[in-house]
Amino acid sequence: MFGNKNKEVNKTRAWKRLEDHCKNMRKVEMREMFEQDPSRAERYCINLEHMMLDYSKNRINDRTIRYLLDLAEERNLKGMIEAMFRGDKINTTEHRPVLHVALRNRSNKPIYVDGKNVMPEINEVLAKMRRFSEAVRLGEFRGATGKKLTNIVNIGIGGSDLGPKMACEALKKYWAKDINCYFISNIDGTACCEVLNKVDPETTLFIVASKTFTTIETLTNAKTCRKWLVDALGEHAVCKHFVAVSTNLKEVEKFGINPENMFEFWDFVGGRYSMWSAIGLIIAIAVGMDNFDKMLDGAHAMDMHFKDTDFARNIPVIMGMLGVWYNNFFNLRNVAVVPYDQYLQFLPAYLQQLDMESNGKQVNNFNKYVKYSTAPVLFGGPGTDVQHSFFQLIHQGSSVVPIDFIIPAISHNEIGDHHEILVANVLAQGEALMRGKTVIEAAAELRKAGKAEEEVKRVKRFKSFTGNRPSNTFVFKKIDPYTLGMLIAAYEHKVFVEGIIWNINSFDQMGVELGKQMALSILPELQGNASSVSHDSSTEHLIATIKRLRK
Ligand code: G6Q
Repeated sequence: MFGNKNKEVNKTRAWKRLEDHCKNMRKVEMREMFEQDPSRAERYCINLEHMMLDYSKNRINDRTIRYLLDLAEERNLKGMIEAMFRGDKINTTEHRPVLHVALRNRSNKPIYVDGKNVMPEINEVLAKMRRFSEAVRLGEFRGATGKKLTNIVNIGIGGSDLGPKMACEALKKYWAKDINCYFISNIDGTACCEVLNKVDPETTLFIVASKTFTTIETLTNAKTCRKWLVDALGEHAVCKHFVAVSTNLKEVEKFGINPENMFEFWDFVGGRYSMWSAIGLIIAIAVGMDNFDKMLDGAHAMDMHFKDTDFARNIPVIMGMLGVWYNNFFNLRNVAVVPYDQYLQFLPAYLQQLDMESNGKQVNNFNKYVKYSTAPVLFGGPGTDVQHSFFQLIHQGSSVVPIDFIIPAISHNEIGDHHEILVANVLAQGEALMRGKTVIEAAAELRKAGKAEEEVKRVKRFKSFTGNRPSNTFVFKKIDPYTLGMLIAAYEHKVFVEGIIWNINSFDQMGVELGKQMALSILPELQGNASSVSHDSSTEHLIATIKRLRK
C-alpha cells in the first residue's frame, strides 16, 4: 500500500540520483540562472485561478524537477493521493481513513468508509451549522435573558483552536458587525480570565470544541466558563449559552450540554485538519455560512487541482517536493512562512502544527526508524514585523532557511500607500535573498558612499550577503474565504506529499498524546497527594520548589 516498492526511500535510485544532482546544484548560483534564462520566472510558476505560486527563486533547474518527480513516482504518490480521496485507511496506526477532503467535497460524489457513504452525514452537519449560525446571527437563538448572543467564545486547544482562530482572524473583514470572537485554549487561568473579563454572560455563547471531549485544558476551561455563567444567570442558562463540537456524545452529555446542541464530526478527520468541519462553527457564525461554504469551495478547488493535475504543474506537489529537496539533500532543517498580511498573523502558528505534528515522526510505515530527516522546524510571523526580528539570520545567518512569502495584491485596508510599501518589502526580500551582495559589490557601494578605503576594508565583509537563499512567493488577489480555503488546502496537501515521500504516517500524533498523559501523573503531587510515580531528581526538585513558593 505504501509506495510501490518495499524499499527505504533513501535507498532508491531516484534518491541516489538526487544526491548526486544536489552536489552539482550546490555550486549553482540562482542569480546566474536568472541572468542566463529570461523565461525562468515564467517557467517556474503555477497559476491556479487567481492564485500564483512563483517558485523560480529556488536552487533548481528542469533536471531537479524531473528527478524530484521521479522520486514522487517511485513513492507512488499518485496512488496514495487516490487512496486518500477514496477513503482508504491510510492512517494505519489508528486504522482510520483520512477524509478532511470529504468535508469539502462540493461535488457530493459518494465517499465510502466501511461501505457507507459519508457524504449524507457531512451534509447534515453542514446544514445544522447553517441553521444554527444563521439563528445566532439573526438573533433567533438568544441567550437565557433574551439578549442577542454577540460574543462567541471558542474553547478548544490544538487542532480544535488553531484552525478556527487562524481563519477567523484571516476573515475578520467578513465578520458580522455586531459579533466578536474570542478563543480560550491554554490551561493557564489567565487565558480564561482575560476573555471572561471582556464579555457579558447575557450575550456570550461558548462553543466547547473537542474531538475527544477528554482534553484536560478544554474541559477545565469549559467548567470554569460554565461556573461563571451559572453564577451569573443560573443553571437553566447553560443550554442557551453552551454548544459542543465533538465526536464523543457520551462525554458531551455528561458535561451537561444538550445533545441537540452538539455538532458532530468524525474520527476520520484529524484535529489539525478539522476546521472544515463543525470545529469551524465559530467561523460560520462570524462570517456567515455562505462565506464558510466559499471557504470549502476554495479548498475543494485545490483538492481537485491536487488530485487531477500533472505533478509538474501541481502546486502542493511542487511545494512538497521542494520541501524534500532542501530538507534531505541540502540538509536544511528549518523553514519559515512569512505572510505579508496582518490578517494572516496566526497562519504560521497554524502551519507549525500542521507540518510539525503531521510529519514530526521517525518511525516509518515499515515500522523502522528512518535514516533521513523528516519534518523541519517551521516558524514565521507577519511581514514586515519579522524583517525587524529574525530576518537578520535569514539574510546572513550560518544556516539557510527556505521561506514561503505570501502576499495579496489588494489589501482589505487600502489606506495611503501602506499596501504598496508592504508589497515593495516582500518583493525586495525575495530578490535580496536570491541575489545577495558580493564582497566586491559591498565595497563598491561603500566607496560610492564616500567611505575611506580603510573603512571599506573594515566593513565590506559585514555588509556582504551570500545570497542564493531560496524562497517561494504566493500571490493572489485578496484574502477572501475562497482564497483562504485554497491556500490552507495547498499546505495540507504539501504536508501529505512530504509524508508520503518520507514513508511516515502524517495522521497520528502519539507525541501530543504523551504530553496529555504525563501531566496527569504530576498533578496529584502538586495538589499535595503522595507521589505514585518516581521522577528524576530535577523534576522532584522542581515540584518541591514550586510547592514551597505556592505556600
Ligand atoms: C491535532 C491533535 C491535537 C488535538 C488537541 C485537542 O491534530 O490531535 O492538537 O487537536 O489535542 O484535542 P481534542 O479536540 O480532542 O480536545
